[in-house]
This record gives sequence, structure tokens and C-alpha cells, in this order.
Amino acid sequence: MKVLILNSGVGSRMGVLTSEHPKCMTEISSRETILSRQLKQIADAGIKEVVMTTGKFDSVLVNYCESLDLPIHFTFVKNPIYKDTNYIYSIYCAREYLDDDDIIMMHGDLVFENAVFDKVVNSKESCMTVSSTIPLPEKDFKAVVKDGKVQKVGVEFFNDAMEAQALYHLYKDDWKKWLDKIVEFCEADNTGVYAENALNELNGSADISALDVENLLCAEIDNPEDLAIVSSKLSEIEARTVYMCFSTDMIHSGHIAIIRKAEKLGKLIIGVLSDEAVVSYKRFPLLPFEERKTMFENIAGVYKVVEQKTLSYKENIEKYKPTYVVHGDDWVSGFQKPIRDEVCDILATYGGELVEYPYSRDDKYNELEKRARAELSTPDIRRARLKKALAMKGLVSAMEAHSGLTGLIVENTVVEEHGGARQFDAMWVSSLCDSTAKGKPDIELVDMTSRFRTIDDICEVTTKPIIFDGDTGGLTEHFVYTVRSLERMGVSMIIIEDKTGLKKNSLFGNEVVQTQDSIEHFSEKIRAGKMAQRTKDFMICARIESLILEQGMDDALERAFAFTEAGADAIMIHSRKKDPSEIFEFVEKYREKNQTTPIVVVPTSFNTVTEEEFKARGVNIVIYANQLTRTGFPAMQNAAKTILANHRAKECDDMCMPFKDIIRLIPEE
Ligand code: SPV
Ligand code: MG
Repeated sequence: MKVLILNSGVGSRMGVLTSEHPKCMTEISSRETILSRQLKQIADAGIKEVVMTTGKFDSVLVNYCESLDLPIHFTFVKNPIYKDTNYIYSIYCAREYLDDDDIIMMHGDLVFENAVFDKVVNSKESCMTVSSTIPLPEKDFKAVVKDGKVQKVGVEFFNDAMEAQALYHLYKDDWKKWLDKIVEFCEADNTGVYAENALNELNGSADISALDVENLLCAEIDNPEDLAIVSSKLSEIEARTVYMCFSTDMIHSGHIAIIRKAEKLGKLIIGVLSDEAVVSYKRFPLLPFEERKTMFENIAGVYKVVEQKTLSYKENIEKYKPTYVVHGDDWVSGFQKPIRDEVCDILATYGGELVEYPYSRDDKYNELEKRARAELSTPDIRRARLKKALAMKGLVSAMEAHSGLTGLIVENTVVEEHGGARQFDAMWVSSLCDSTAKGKPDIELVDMTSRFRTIDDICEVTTKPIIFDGDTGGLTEHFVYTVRSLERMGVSMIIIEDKTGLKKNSLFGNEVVQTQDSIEHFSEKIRAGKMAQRTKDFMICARIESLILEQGMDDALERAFAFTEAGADAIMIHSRKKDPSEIFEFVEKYREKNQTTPIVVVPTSFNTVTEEEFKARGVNIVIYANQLTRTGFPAMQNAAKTILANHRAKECDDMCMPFKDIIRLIPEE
């Protein structure tokens, strides 16, 4: 595609403004001339060929164009008799450069906003810009339009006419017909008329649509009054702002393309989603907020980058009052719809506009996303993420996983909520559930090799951080090896409980014989573990069983402070009471003296407390320790009974996951 700009005219109506250069070099702002603006728009649209007709100030114009240093190849064609002819003859002079391509044709005194040029360039049919909202001008161009098609163009038409500007996109076939007529006119010496007079003789056979740009700026500058009007409209346009929000940590060409489009609408403010919002909405960001912010600040065309703290745009739209909010059309339905609705409501309060572009999730994006997930699953990155999540969110939720399959459930389960999404932050590899899955009691019978095998299965198909239930930690001499093995696997935290001898599950309480370890001995184990660890990210959590074993609050607190002193990175306090008050009391008393060490709870019994309440009280990790096992088991038992009772599988079918879903459950690499 080529652009033809007609600049042979003398521009006498501009007075002194055109005494030393052609009209197109008139300044329309402190930074731009009519021509420099047109050429920048052309270059931004990716068009590289411009044919320009010149006249009186031929060399001034040529030098000026070259000085702009744009990625455009110019062909200048001087109309030698510019004084005595109209631009029909200038086109005739340039015809040899114009007969082999689609063209965009424009008068050199035309100023239009980016949205207009976008529409013209992207028009799928030949078109001329018209306006249905601007009153018909007395002396300037009007187009007679029938069924959306331009029939005639001239200053003399008033019936069925629309205000029109000489900004055309002409596909080769239509243009050829018009050009042939122009040649015919000029060779018959009919050179004092508009090129449109030749078009009118085609009687509509060149198929040109009327492209209605309504009130968007598209105006010619004929005299100083026009200049004043256009300049003031331009400053209004330049004051427009555009808001977009990004959660991405990897910028690809799709993002750049939408940023390019958005910045054409006004000064582009980018909202970068906070880490906390990204974690809940998508996945753990590869780059933290500050780095993502810097990344966007360094993209050309971005005016300002700000934080968007939540998935809701409310705070930032109300603060920046953007003229436009830009988004892909993927949020028209689905879980982001409430966010979109809220954006529309706020924009409506001050006349802002939502601009949506077709959303395309291409293979490139999927490939990058796959790579990001692969990176998140590597041991170093996965291990470090529990600490990061704690710092970002204050409260982290973990769900039990005891196999690759349950790991996938924890990894991928997302629920929609208030236009956002919720998902678990981490996985708990429970001794109870790992043992139960193997049909064994929870008494440290399943050995570490087997427990590590479970972790490995989970690691292979997930990316979320892992908290490992280390039971008592075993002998101190063995525990140090366990710490290093877990670190190597990318586990983030081990929780060891202050019991000794044959460990039984805590939920038995004192119904079975259980012995609590001494403070000194358990502290020694913690110290040895901390000495053994090789990375700064790995955490050892001391689990206190005093409340389970009915040793009282003071004992629990004494142990908590001693274990913290010994180097524990977190404290888990356990209880098997339905009433959460002893947990709350512990947290309150521990927090009086220690505000920073994370506190972990396992609310299997005291399960009425919400995560929000735990967080408000100073808890940092909530572990749902066994619910997948406890829900899965009765479902399986029921299926087995149903088949036995009916001597066939039919009655069981409705309880089953459809066959096609189970096949698709696990994606192939
Ligand atoms: C586990 O899940 O194995 C635990 C938590 O240790 S509890 O069963 O509550 O003791
Ligand atoms: Mg356990």
C-alpha cells in the first residue's frame, strides 16, 4: 500500500503563514506541522511508501521530509505548472508511481486523529471519509451517498449529501478506474478541475464506500481560522488519557500490538496488577511487581505506570478518570464480567469510553505460559515461593495432596468470586493422607523413601509450593538428611511435631499413648536442621502438641518461644477442639511477644473460622489437612457398594466422572 499526498497547492488563503513554505508545513502545535503529523501517522501504520506531489516550495518540502528521519521512502513529483492547474494534474504527473498498488490518498492540508486514519487504513473496501454529524459546508466538499456508497463528490452537491474530506483508501481496481479517467481528463487539457470531477464521470462504477467518522477530527486547514479551530481540537485530543491493566510478567508481540493501538487514543497509563492480585487470579508471577512495573515503564509510548492493587479497576479509574479504558473483548462474558460491568458503570458517570479489541490467545502465548509454569516448578523457584507468598499475602492457604492426581486438583482448582478468582497457594503433603492412600496407619510406618516418592509424583505435575508433614522428624541424626533431601526436591517447609517414640495421629489426642518430646531435645533437633539446610528459603516449622496432649496453654507458649529461639522459622499450634478459643488465645499471647514468626494452624476440628478471621488474629498459614482424602474415600466406597448391590456397573454411572473428562483430566505434554 502506498500513500499519495497532494502538496502542490500554493495555499494562498493562509496569508503570511505560507510565504516561505507550503501549507502542509504550517505548525499545528509546538511540536508538529500538518505534514509531520500525517507522516508520523503513516509510519505508525507501518506504511513505507509515500508519493508526494510538490509545487512552489519543492526543495523546502523535500528537505523537510528527509529531516524528519522517518522509516518512509519518498517519491517526490513536482507539478511544473502548479500555478495554472489543479491537483488533478499533479496526480497525472505522478501516475507512473501510482498504477500498481492500493493507495491511501489525502490532501496535504488535512488533519485527522489517529482513530480516523486507523479506520481508513483498515477499511476492507475502497472508502472516502465522510461525517454524518457535521453540518454540510457551504463551499467545501460534500459526497452524495446512496446505500452507503459514494456516488459523486464536489462542492456543488447538497441533496443526499454528507460532509466529506479528501482522505481515501482506494483498492487497486477502483483506483485504476479513477486514475484512467484522470489521465483522460488531463490529456484532453481538462486540468483546472478537481480530480473528483473525473471520479464523478464514473457514475459510481468505482465502488467507494462512505466511511462515517462522525465527530472525530478530520478537517482541512484552508485559512488561519481553520488553523485555530484544529489546533484547539488537537490540544483536547492530546489531553486524552487511556487506561489499561496488565497482569503479565512476559511481554510478547500481542501485548505490544495492543499497547500500540491504545497509545494512539491518548496518553497511555498502564495499571500493573499487584503481586497479590496476580497470585489469586492467575499464577505466581515470575517477576515481582516492581520489576513488572519497570518493564512497562520502558515500553515506548507508555506515559505512566501505576499499581492496580485489586482486580477491580474502580480505584484507578476514579483517580485518573481516563478518557478510554482499553481491554480485550474476552471479559464480555465469563468470570471477569462483573469487573467489566463495574468499569462501564464508572465510565458512564463521567462520559469515559470502553474500547474493546478482539481477544486472541495465540500459540505463542500458550508456549510462553507453559515455559513460565515449567520455570515455576523448578526446585529453586518453587522452594522460594512460600516465603514470597507469605510476604505478599500475609495469609497463605494450603490444601492436602497425596498423589499426582490430588496435586493436580490443588494446582488447578479455581473458584470465581466477586469478578476475581480464588485458588490454593500451597500443598500440604500430610502424613495421615499419604499413609491412608497406602492403606497404612499414620505412625511413621511409611518410610521417608516412600514419602519422597509421593512428593516427586506431586512435583512432576504441579508448580505450587509444598509444605511437608515431617511427623516427629525422626532421629536428629536422620532429620538433617531429610532437610537436605527436601531442599533438593524444592519443598518449601517441613513441619515437625514435638513428640517422641511411636507417633500417633494428633486427632486421637490422649485416647492413645503419646509422648511429648522435651523442650531441650526438640530444640536441639531444630538447631541441627537449621545448621544442615543449604538454602536461605527453606523453612523448618515447629509444631506444638501441648494443647492436643492437654498440657495447658503455658506449656504451649513456653515451647513456642523456646522453639522460636532455637531457630524455628514458623510455629504450628494444633488443637482437636471444635471451639477455636484455645487457638485464638495461643495466637494472641504469642503475638504479644512475637509479631513476625509465621503461625500455622490446621483447622480440621475448629473448622468454622474463616481465613479472613485467622488472618485478622495473626495467623499466617491455614492448612486444610485431609479433606480430599476424606471426601474421596466415601465416594469410592459408595461406588463399590453400588456395583456389588446391583451385580453390574450401570447404577454407578451417574456417580462417575464422564469418560471423556477423565481422559482429558490430565493434559499430555
Ligand atoms: C496430617 O495431616 O497428617 C497431620 C495433621 O499431621 S493432623 O492429622 O491434624 O494431625
Ligand atoms: Mg501428620
